[in-house]
Amino acid sequence: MNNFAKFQDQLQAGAVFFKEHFDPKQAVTIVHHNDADGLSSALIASTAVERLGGTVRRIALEKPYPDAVTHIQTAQEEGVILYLDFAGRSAPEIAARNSKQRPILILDHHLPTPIADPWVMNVNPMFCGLAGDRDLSAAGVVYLFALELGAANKDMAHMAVLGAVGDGQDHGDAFTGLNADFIAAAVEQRTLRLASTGGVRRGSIPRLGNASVEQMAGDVTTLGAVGYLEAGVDQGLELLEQGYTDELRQSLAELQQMQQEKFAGMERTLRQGGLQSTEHIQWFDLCDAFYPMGVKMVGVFCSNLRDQDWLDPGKYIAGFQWIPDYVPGLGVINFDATKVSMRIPSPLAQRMFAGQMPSLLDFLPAATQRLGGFVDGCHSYSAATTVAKGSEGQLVTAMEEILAGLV
Ligand SMILES: [Mn+2]
Repeated sequence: MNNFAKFQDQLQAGAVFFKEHFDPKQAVTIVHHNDADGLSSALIASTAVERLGGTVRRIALEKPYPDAVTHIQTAQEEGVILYLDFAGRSAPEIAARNSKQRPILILDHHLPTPIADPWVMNVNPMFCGLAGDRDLSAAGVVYLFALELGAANKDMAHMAVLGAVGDGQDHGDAFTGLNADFIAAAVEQRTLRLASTGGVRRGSIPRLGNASVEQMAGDVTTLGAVGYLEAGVDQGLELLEQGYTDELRQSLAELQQMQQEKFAGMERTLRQGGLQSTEHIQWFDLCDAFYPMGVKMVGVFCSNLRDQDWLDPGKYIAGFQWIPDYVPGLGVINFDATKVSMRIPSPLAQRMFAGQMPSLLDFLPAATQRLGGFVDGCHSYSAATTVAKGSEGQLVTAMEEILAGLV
């Protein structure tokens, strides 16, 4: 059996599990990531559930933090919980916090942990030999899952494409694997129009006022991530569903201005000596300098820095940002934690993809676990975890210790 056939079996099993526990009288709780891929995933799942006659309650998280998971899973509600675009790795922790025995389905594309639990099902292309960072995004996984629930859901292929674009799964080349199939399906459905040159990023979405694919993916992430603490997730979903309005353009302009100012200010600080350096890692701590932007933004900031000439092209990049003790829709939760986001400069990434240097998966999760931190949502070239506030230097030391045995 080839990898895709294996994955299709898993998707089918996931759909059977879902239908077995789905009750239209109970809202399906959708817990999802707050970037373009996570929001696309949430919208595909919501639409598929509504087409079955159900309703949804959506909660956007920056990560499936254990304290937030406990809060959600012990709430008043009954019924199925979906985790989208994260939590594949946290399946055991999620099962351990499921005292109410709610049916839980995880649809993710980040490195997962296998789980055998009657109440928790973990569907992930990486269990089947597919590349979660190249072949398909979470929106692709959720789209394939939605097809198992009903063939009418094939009209959402363009959102699987938006998820892949949002996650940058083309890695400088064209899209491959299942992403190429989603593109073909969306073109056939006339929900995606390709330009004569420039690939999918230059394409447009007729149903959303011919919005540019690349622009749409970027703007959905801006609303969901920069505006996370200020109702941006709902605006991002609105943009995905209905296209641009004057109000959305206004919000986007304000958020982009805030982001530009904060990024430029921090870049100046780092260039003036704010960047710390060890043997293999160059790092910095934002503390709360990016507030009220969500903690996704330290990752975006690291991506922007990645290939700037004042950084060392041979060292991994790590940035820390404090996690706010508040979750929109849930309220105050005292995390007392900081997020670390890591990226790799292009020359080093090339050596990493060629197997000559360790990937982030080889040392960041292990170092985080040494400190009792929380690991979820890691890829080889882009990864983030959380540790207790104040242990930033210890985490860098732990990574260097592990790297010393690998390099
Ligand atoms: Mn994703």
